[in-house]
Formats: sequence, structure tokens, C-alpha cells
Amino acid sequence: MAVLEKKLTSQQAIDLETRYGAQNYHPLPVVLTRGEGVFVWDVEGKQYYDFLSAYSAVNQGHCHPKIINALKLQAERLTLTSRAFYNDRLGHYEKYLTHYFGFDKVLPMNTGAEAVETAIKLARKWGYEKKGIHANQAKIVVCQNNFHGRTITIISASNDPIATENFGPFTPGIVSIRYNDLEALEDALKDNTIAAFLVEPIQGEAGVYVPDEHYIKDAYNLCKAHNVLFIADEVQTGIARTGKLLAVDHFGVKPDILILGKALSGGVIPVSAVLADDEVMEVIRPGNHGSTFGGNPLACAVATAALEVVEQEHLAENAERLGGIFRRHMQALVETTDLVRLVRGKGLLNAIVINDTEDSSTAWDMCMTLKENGLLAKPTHGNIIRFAPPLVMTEEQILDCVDIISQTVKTFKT
Ligand code: IF1
Repeated sequence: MAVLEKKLTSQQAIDLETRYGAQNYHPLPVVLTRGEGVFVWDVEGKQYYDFLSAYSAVNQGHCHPKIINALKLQAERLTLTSRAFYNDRLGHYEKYLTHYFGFDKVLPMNTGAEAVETAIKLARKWGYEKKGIHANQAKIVVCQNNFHGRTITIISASNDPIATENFGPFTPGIVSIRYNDLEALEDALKDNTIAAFLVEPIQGEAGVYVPDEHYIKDAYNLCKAHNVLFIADEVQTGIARTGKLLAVDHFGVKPDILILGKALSGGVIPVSAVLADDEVMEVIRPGNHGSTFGGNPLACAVATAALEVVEQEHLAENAERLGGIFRRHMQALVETTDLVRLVRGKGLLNAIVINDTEDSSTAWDMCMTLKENGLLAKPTHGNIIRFAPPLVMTEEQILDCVDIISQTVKTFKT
């Protein structure tokens, strides 16, 4: 008989992770056991609003029944064939996904970092075979304070010491410039060995930095003028999170390469994707790239359901509307206390900046009190708290959360 797992207390679960797990995170001390929609519950049965959504992977809400049902049906039929053979799900999914986002082709992968690596390889190969850059000279331009993942090549583009210290040597061919600075980009693009510009349309991890209104469009135009590919990393900002299907839709740009992840699967299993038109994607030929699980039938079924939910439940429109309500109430809070300097964001990707030093514990302490008050959020970079609930929230729920946040902030003194 299967040994029934003893029900753990929160502390017991935390102790197990401390004893047996690599300490590569510093989680908030809450142990979750169930999720449904906008709510999660800890092992003691306490209910919380999830205001992080697994960093925008659970846009459709926890355990969305339509997505879970698609998972179950496919899981009992065929989960993985590898790409050594065809299967009856991948072509269907590729057609659905490319039409959904308006590209000719898709290269399916699993995690966001893998998709970013894929985009970098694709851009370099395009640089050699289409732009005529000399062998091994291709460069990629990235922005300071970016977050694109944690592989060696991706952290080679990072200026965050915690992400890079003692992981060298780093991948060459990466040029880092200031975000939201068109002159810096124009200057970098004078180098004719630049193959691509890789950018987050809104910098998530850096603290939800929304660039100037024309930055993304002008950056795209600069790239076109210099025969450089524009790569949008929408792993966090995509899939309706910012109030449009893609964050680039706010700026009227269709990227040459689009990177998706996280909520592409509704947070059910890892699914990512790189989309491009034929002129770019045709440089990839059999054997150049791939992954065991890339485009597996289970991922195809789950991602199709996850995207259908986005469309059928009008999640982008909901994020746009509720995001506006949320920021208006947060702005009212900013005006009543010195403790919160500002609120910024788009759709339901928002953040408040705490009026304290980066190394202060105020933001963390605030998140600990929010937890006590039934709302889970986590600081990013010291004094910034990101607020990113599932996009299935109702107006009543977002107003309830505004109350929790406002009441919590007011218990802190400047
Ligand atoms: C962690 C951060 C967010 C991403 C963008 C690619 C990836 C991510 C724009 C890589 C992943 C995740 C990683 C996760 C926490 C979270 C995160 F805090 F790390 F930076 F969201 F801001 N591009 N972001 O945001 O995707 O390989 O993780 O699937 O590492 O703890 P991944």
C-alpha cells in the first residue's frame, strides 16, 4: 500500500527544503498546497490572493479547469515522441500558434531561458547567412538591468553581480547599453557586426520599468535602418499580462523574433516558443537546434487550451481595465503616505517603489505583513514590490486587494 505522505506543517516543509535543497532562493516563509483561480492556500489552510502569479506564469489563474482537462486528456494518450518522429498534435499547434501571433513559423522549446538562447542562436545564424557578418563576429545588443534567464550566455548579458559573480568566463559578442536610451542604441548599431537587439518591452525584474512611449517603436525603426533583428523577450510581459496580447502591441511593433514562455502554458507545464517569419526562421535546418521535450504533444495540448482561455475570457481587456483601477488606487495611496514613492506598470504588471534605501528591509517586511493579511507578493531589487495577480481577477477582488495593500502600508511608519 502506498505510504500516505504525512501531512507536513509549514515549518516541517521549510526544514526539509533547507536540509535537502540547494539554497538558490530565499522564499517568503509560506508553504502552499493548493491553488484555484486567484487564490492559493497554505498547508495550515490559510487562503491568500496570489499577487505574483509565479512571475506571470499563472495569468489564466491557478489550475484553470479547461487547461487541466486538456492536460489530463492528452496525458492519457501520448505525452512525448521526441522530434525523431512526427505526431498528430505538433503541426496543429504550430498552425494555431503562428496564426494566433501572426508569424510564419515557430520553434517550440520548454523554458524561457531556452527560448532566449534559441533566439540568440537564430539571430547569429541569420547574421552570418543573411546579413553577411564574418564568421564568429556576430554581436547581440542587450539592455542594462535586463532579465532574460540564468544560462551562462544569458548571464553574460547581465550586469547583476548576484547573477554573474563567479560564473565566468562569459560568452563574448554581447554589447550592453542603457535601457530606454535611443542614442545609446543608435551608437551601438554603427557596428555592422550587430545581428540583433534583444529587449524586454517592459523590464520586469528590474522593477517594472515602462519605457518612454516611443522608445520601442523608435528602437525597432533604428534596427530596421541598420539591418538588425529586433527581438522581443515577452516571456513575462506577453500573454495578455500588460493589457494587450503582447506588450509590443502597446507600441505598434511586430518584432522580427518573438520569445514567449511562462503563461503560454498557464503555468501548468514548461512551454516556450520562438516565433519568426520565413526570412529569419529558414536559416534553421535539421540538426541545428532542438530539445527532447520541445513541442511535445502534452505541451501542444496545454498551450492551445491556455491560449484559448486568454481569448475566450478576454484576459487582455480585463488586465487593461483592472490595471487602470489598481494604479489609480495605488496613486491615491502614494498621495497619502511618504512611504510609497510611486506606482508604475501596464495592465496587471505593476510595482510600487518604497521610499527607503535599496538595502532596507521595509519592502520585505511589508510583504511579510501582506502575507499575514492574506495577500502574497515579493520584493524585487530591494525596495520595489511587484504586484502581478492572475488576469482572471474580478473588480471586486482587485478592490479587496487594494484595501489589503493600503491598510498594510498604513501600518508602516515613514
Ligand atoms: C527565477 C526573475 C522574473 C523572464 C524574462 C526570460 C526568463 C524570465 C523576461 C527566463 C524568467 C523568472 C525566472 C524566475 C523568476 C522570474 C523573474 F525574477 F527571475 F527575474 F519574472 F522577473 N525572460 N523570469 O522574466 O524564463 O527560464 O525562468 O522559464 O529565476 O527565479 P525561465
